[in-house]
Amino acid sequence: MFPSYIHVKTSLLDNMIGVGDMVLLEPLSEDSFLDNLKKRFDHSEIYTYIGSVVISMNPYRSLPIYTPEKVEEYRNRNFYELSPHIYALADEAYRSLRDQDKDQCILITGESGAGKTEASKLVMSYVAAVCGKGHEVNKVKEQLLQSNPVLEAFGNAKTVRNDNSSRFGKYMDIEFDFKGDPLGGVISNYLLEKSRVVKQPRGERNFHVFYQLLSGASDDTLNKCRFENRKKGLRMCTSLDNAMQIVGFMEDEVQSVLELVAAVLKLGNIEFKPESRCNGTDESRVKDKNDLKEMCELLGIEQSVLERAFSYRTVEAKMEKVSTTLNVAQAYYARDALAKNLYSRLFSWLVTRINESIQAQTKARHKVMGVLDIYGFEIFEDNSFEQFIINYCNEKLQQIFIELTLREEQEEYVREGIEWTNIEYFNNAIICDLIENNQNGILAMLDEECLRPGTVTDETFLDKLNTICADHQHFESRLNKNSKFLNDHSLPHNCFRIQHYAGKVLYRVEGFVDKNNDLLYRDLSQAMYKANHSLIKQLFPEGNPAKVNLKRPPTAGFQFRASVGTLMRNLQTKNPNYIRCIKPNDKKASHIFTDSLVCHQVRYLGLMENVRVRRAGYAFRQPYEPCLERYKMLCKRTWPHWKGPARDGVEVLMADLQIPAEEIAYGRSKIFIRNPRTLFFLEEKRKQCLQDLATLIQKIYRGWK
Ligand code: AD9
Ligand code: MG
Repeated sequence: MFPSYIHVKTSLLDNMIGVGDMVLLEPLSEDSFLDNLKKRFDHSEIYTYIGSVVISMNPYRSLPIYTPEKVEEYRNRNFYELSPHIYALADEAYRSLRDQDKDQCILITGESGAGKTEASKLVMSYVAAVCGKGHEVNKVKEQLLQSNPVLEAFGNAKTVRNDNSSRFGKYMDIEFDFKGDPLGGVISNYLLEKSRVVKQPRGERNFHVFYQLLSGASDDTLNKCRFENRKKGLRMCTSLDNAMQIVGFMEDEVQSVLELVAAVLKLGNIEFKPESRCNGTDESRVKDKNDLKEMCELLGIEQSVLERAFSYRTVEAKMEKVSTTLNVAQAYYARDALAKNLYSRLFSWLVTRINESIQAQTKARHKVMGVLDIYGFEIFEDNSFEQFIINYCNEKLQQIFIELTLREEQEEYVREGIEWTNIEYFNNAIICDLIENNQNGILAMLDEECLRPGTVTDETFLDKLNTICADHQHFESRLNKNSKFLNDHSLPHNCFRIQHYAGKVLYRVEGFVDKNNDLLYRDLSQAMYKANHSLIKQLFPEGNPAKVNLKRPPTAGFQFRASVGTLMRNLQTKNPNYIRCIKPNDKKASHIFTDSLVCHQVRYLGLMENVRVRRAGYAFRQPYEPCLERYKMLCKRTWPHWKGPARDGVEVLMADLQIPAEEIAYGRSKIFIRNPRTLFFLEEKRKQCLQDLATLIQKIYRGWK
């Protein structure tokens, strides 16, 4: 099957453990694809390539494949030289950043629990291990790596899908100097799932840090956080404490942060009772004031101020202030809104604070490697605004994958004038448009509804969706007669369904308007601003009475859409490296490979299309000039100088090396090489040639001496 001129040993073909690159799979079908994955998974080979894309199967157990010896093995080796590994991708990305000056991004996708966060950490630790050394550089590396446990403590939680599920999106730019040494980094975070602070689905937990504080903090910290009577448990908090210190937090900052976490816990304990007023209405009162008192002590807030903010609400309109009372339900609403705001603002502050520490100290920034690790696609029994946002983000990432690998690849062949038969694939742009279209996308309609005067409810929002999206093929509601997916009459009245690229999701509209509005009563933000606690004060700048701003802040959906747009534009400027994570089973268990589950992921990730495009096409391409520069030493006719067009030089070179004609296509500006091993062959030859040259120079040098 492969040209006989390739004698170099490769581990990409091994029948026992399946093929390492799906491009080499014979015959290619969905069954053989799954079979190959399973065979490899059973032999603990969790990585498989599709050309330069890495498929990663979650082993759900620790494998001995991330040792320092493995790092050494993969260091400076060609991508296809060794068996597939995430280190090979990391190495390729790093070297191409360092040697070819190309900004890189590592895009990690897959559903919740598939292994994205682990993969992102493996890439970071590999790069940290192979890039420069020295006291300063090591400090930078350590800080970058330790930012992970800090953010995970505050932004990850146990869900039914994953015990360490990321509840925020994270993109980290690692900056390097011209030598390839790390200078620092910048983290961007995307919408934390803050509703988890006040409510978690059955079987799930709140963010890790709450448990770490209660069962792991030192007696001293617990006392300072007003948890004197806690039974002391394991000391888990020390690793968080260590990580925060390495990242550069001062001791008093750590204490402030933990005080805020404690305050959120105390706030959750505050309960309300109704008190009848003479006009027949009920007004809310705090039931037992102990937690309120402790919370106020922790944050340096005057108790009466906060107490009042839980009973009254001031509305400012046209220079007039009107005070209305809150009933018990409204008081609980206000309490929860405060808890969510306190926590999510603390989280954003942490990211900013980490960035201050890890950002490059010099302006000499040269090249950037971006690592994207977001929350994976989610389908729960009950899906709300958060899942809608998370799934939208995944939809966009799938879109960028399609743009960059499937569409762009095919378009390039056409551009370069290379013969090509198009391969069909599903383009999810239509679903992205359903969600984000400026005029009639779901997010725009939600915003319109949130800003509309009059009575706005989740139901009025759904009515609007039902009218406007009635004809959309991927939108399903009780009114939609045209959806090709509409075959299910069980759609509840307060829901709509979207046919996402990765599956159908039923969204319940309850809470959409509220979560999108994301408003906090001004009395509460003013109470927080008055706090005698430096951190709290910073988190609520809008509570400053001198800065009353009657303009509405942008909605949560609007902000998210804008930040995802910026992210996508940023990613498009970089050279993408893909890791497609797959979850082998729904039990979080090792050694179990559930065919149907894996098959579903293979389908929606578009992996079959990916292999087909790759097989029909060429694994490697390069403009003629750099190609000639790199390999001209392999041929007497092109070495040391080729006089004439680079393309002719490359043709002479390839003919001289006896590379079969079917292996190569000559495009308008680039050479296309079909098989990765041809490239590998060229690289090997080049390496040999350089070694011979070095030996020769040494001989001559010795001769001179
Ligand atoms: V979510 O979208 O944030 O809910 P991820 O990030 O895709 O999800 P994560 O990386 O957190 O999943 O992996 C889930 C769990 O699988 C980890 O906590 C590990 O226990 C396990 N895992 C994942 N990858 C590996 C691996 N390469 N080796 C061993 C792994 N265990
Ligand atoms: Mg994750």
